[in-house]
Amino acid sequence: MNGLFITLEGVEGSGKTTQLSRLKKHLESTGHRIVVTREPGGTPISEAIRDILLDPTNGAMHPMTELLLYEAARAQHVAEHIRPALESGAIVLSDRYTDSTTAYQGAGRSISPETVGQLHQIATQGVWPDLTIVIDLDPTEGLRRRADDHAHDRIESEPVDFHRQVRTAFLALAEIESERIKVVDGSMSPDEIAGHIAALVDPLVEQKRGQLDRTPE
Ligand code: T5A
Repeated sequence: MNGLFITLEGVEGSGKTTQLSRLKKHLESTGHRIVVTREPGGTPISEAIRDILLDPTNGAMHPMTELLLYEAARAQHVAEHIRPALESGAIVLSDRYTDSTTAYQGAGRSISPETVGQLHQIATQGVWPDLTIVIDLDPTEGLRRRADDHAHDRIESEPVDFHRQVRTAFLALAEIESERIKVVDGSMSPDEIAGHIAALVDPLVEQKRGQLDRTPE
């Protein structure tokens, strides 16, 4: 595919949404066509599944149901939105993707890596990120930031130990897949984090320059 697929990952409130909007502006200023999306979500069907997943009244949800719903939302997102955008040469920036499932449902809910891996294959149909940036932050700080601006959803309401396991899983993934996954310290200021992210993204954009779609001058 001609496009470039970049995902941002991290614990709750680590600053992914803040950084995605900065990265979008940075890349648009270089004339590239940028598609920003998120998981769970990104299409009407996937957003409807998101509502079910995050609804705090759905406390009875079984871990396997949760896993299948995240992957179902992803299957629709990839087929309807991500793959066509990449085929058309866009730079796609996604707030979370498969690594979140590995960390939250795999490590957090103790579902086997084999099961999670098989479902990733089915849902993504081979669409994998070129680069993943984990914004690493102590989950207590992330949850504090989130509590400042909205009520906690079903996943955010999990005990802090759950979120610690998720953080550990992201860092472990970054060690295993050190080529694809880069870790940035989320306790820095938004400007400093944006600088580190741009330094990781710019060389990749340069490499793919000839293939990427540019917005009309
Ligand atoms: N999930 C998701 C799974 O369990 N499995 C999966 O497969 C997938 C895809 C999604 C939930 O679903 C789970 C993970 C999540 O629990 P969500 O609402 O999309 O739910 O949750 P998040 O992705 O965590 O989004 P948040 O909005 O909670 O966090 P962000 O985007 O990381 O943080 P952001 O940028 O909104 O910032 C939070 C606050 O901190 C401030 C911001 O101004 C904001 O107030 N902030 C900073 N403060 C100080 N220093 C900085 N550097 C700051 N950067 C931002």
